Amino acid sequence: MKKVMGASFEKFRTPEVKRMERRLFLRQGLSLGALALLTGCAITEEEKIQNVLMRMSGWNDDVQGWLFSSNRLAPEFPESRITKPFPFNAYYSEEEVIDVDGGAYKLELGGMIKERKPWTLPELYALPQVSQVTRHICVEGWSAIGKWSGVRFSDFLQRVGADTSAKYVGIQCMDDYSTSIDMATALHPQTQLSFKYADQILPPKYGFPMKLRMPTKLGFKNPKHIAAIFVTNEYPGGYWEDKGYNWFSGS
Ligand SMILES: Nc1nc2c(c(=O)[nH]1)N[C@H]1C(S)=C(S)[C@@H](COP(=O)(O)O)O[C@H]1N2
Ligand SMILES: [Mo]
Repeated sequence: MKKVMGASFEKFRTPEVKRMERRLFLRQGLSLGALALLTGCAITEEEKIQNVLMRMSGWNDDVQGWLFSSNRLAPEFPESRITKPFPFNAYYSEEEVIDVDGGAYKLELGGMIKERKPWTLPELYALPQVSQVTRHICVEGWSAIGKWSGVRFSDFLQRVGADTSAKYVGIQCMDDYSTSIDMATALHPQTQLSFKYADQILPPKYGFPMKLRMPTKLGFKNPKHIAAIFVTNEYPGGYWEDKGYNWFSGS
């Protein structure tokens, strides 16, 4: 059994998965290892076990989704609390940060949106903007407070005629990164399409020309270098989500 619960497996044993294991054990007298054996997973078939866990994680997403309140606000801080320097993170190193040509840039829109015309940066910058000083929490074990400014995402979605009864908003980035969020989070008052960090146009390392800032989500769900935004009822997944990170990942 110990071997089944190998290293690549252990990372899925979040407190929620552990609770699921306990529940299975209490209700069905099954441990997760036993469940793995029953579903026919041999030690060599870890993929399958991961699938079982991914399904559990999916269930966990549902529960978190039900518990999520669009009225709950993430804490905001005075500017004196801003972390300096603010950390950089991506699935590559800082030297490999992409250099986007702002003059040629257009934000693409797709899916269940009425007005899908692409937006230039001057058009986006002309929209009413708000600021927030909030904490960014990364699964790698660090958190930092920063200041972001941009358009309230719910205002933007309304302006372009997004179908807000759809389930998901997917975000495709210019560095082959992607993520997706539930509509409730997309409409949350602190979810922001950010153009600025610390009152300056976002530098490349923090996601020029724009990122989606969500203080109610873990760092990896805050996409930088956004290329396209689409509204859909089909689960879009994402870069880390497809590798087994919990999809909801609230903070
Ligand atoms: N396009 C893109 N967005 C991304 C990432 C990435 O690799 N590419 N990394 C994510 C992760 S894991 C974190 S913690 C934050 C880091 O943002 P920062 O560099 O502004 O601190 O960006 C998130 N958004
Ligand atoms: Mo992260």
